[in-house]
Amino acid sequence: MSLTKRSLSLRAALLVGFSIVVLSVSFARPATAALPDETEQQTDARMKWWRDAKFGMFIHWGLYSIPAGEWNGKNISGIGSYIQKNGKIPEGEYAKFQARFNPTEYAAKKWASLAKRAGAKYIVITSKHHEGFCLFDSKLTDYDVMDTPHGRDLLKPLADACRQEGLQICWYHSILDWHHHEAQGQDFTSYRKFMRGQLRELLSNYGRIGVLWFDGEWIPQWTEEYGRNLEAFLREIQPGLIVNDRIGRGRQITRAQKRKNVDDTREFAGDFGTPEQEIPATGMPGFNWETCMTMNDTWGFKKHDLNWKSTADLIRKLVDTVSKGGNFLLNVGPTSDGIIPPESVQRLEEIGRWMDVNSESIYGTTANPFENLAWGRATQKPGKLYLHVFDWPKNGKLEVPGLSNKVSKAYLLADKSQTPLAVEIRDGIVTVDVPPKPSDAVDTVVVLDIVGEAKIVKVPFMATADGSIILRSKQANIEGEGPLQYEPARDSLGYWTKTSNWVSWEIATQKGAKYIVEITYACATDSAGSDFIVSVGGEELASKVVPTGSWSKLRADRLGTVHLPKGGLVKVEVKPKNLAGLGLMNLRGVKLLPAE
Ligand code: FHN
Repeated sequence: MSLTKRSLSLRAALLVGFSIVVLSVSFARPATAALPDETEQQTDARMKWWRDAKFGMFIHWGLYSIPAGEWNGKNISGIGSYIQKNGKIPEGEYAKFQARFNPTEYAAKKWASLAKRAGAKYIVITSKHHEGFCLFDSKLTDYDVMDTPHGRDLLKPLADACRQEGLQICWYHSILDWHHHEAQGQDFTSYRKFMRGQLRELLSNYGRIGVLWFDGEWIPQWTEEYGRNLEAFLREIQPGLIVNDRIGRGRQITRAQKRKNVDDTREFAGDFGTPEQEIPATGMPGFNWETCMTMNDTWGFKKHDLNWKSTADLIRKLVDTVSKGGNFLLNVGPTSDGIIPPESVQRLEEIGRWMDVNSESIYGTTANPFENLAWGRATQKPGKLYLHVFDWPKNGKLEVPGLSNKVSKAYLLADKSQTPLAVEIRDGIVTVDVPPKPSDAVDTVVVLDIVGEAKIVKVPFMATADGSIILRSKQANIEGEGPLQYEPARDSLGYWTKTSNWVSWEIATQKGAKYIVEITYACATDSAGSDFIVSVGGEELASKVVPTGSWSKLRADRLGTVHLPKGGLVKVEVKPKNLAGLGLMNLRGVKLLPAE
């Protein structure tokens, strides 16, 4: 059966000229997992609701909410869902929490309504976390909510409430199971059978399920092939189901790729990547992906974790994720009484107020075509660009470098009458005259109606609102033949093993501009000591590479000041003079900071 490119296969063609190690591992689907051949169109149709949704609410709830981060009078470090391990609680002791689990305040309708008000389009709730306790009525174990004072299935009312609110219900399910697999001494084959039985329950008794969100796939017994087989099994039950890359070993393979910076066309079981507590610097081009994140530092409720992210920070994280083509799955950890912490409720309500005005710039959008916008982010739909302005221009001029499309109209998304804003296009820079003050200090969205698909051309780098010019490695012109290349995993230019390689950017400067030149790089100790030059408009600053301890550990060096009497378009270049070791440096970027 020919394998169509599905799930997490990279759609981008392999970079020409890359010598890649041909990987011996084959991902041909084993005969037992004869997944239906799915065309790209069928995948697109299956994934459409999820790709358009952009924003989901994660719920981590289980017995761990009873100790809530404390055990034997001690505050246990680490995430709340791990207290059984981090607190070294014996299995027998931990299982006693079951008899105490009685969420008398649980109100599924309130939870679904809160998610809806926040602007989330789906909810992912832990059906069973690593502890092995099941929030649903399972005929395959007594370690479930039916054997608690509560005595009723917790997932059913939430699934019903989600449908009433027009949200998609999804299940998180942990492959790692400290109770059934380890504590019960189940051999892994019989555990896999048990797991399949529970998954059948979860996909048969609660109506249409949007996503099965696997986790705990890192256990040594689990393999990518198990993941493939499981995916086929699940698709037989619900053909429209979406599953994440943690059904197999996709995360581990993707990480390995990142480490080795190896392009790889291998397919992974699962439909989307799952960066956790981070927003990849360049997203995951070619993949479906979703960042999952906590509002404080813990997934499961911890009474002492008060390190809450601000609503502003969470809104900008949502926008940043979506601007890079990802979904944002924001977590809440309810208490053992069934209460979502008020700090979480407050943040979700505030996010919802921002979404009430701006959700058009989130739902159904795709990654922005720009590389880096000094003042914020961008999302797009056919014929529209949504400019998410975090740093409002003090001079009232919002500059959009490199947009080559005709702009038929510009207006504030918050302005229902869409009063046109003046637009000027010069030297490849679109400038929009914006009001003196933003309508939203966190993120004000300016809409550009454009003709055709957004096309970006390379333009000189412009000063940001504070007059600095930020030159990122991702946007550098790489000069000369050789392995020098941008490494997404490090967001730096690496493999700088030839003095015939150098990098350059073009900047547009004001007459008489004076800048302090700052370079940021990493260099392993055994490679440090090379001499290099940074030149700005022909003015040269010489320096020597200082060891930073590793190829990822960054340092920023201020090399000196340059003066550009004429201004205009000038080049910034970083050139090696010699190589003291394997590589010159891993270059993160250069900053030109206004000098007095
Ligand atoms: O150990 C879990 C953790 O409790 C939480 O469920 C996160 C969410 O993705 N996953 C694991 C840590 O990576």
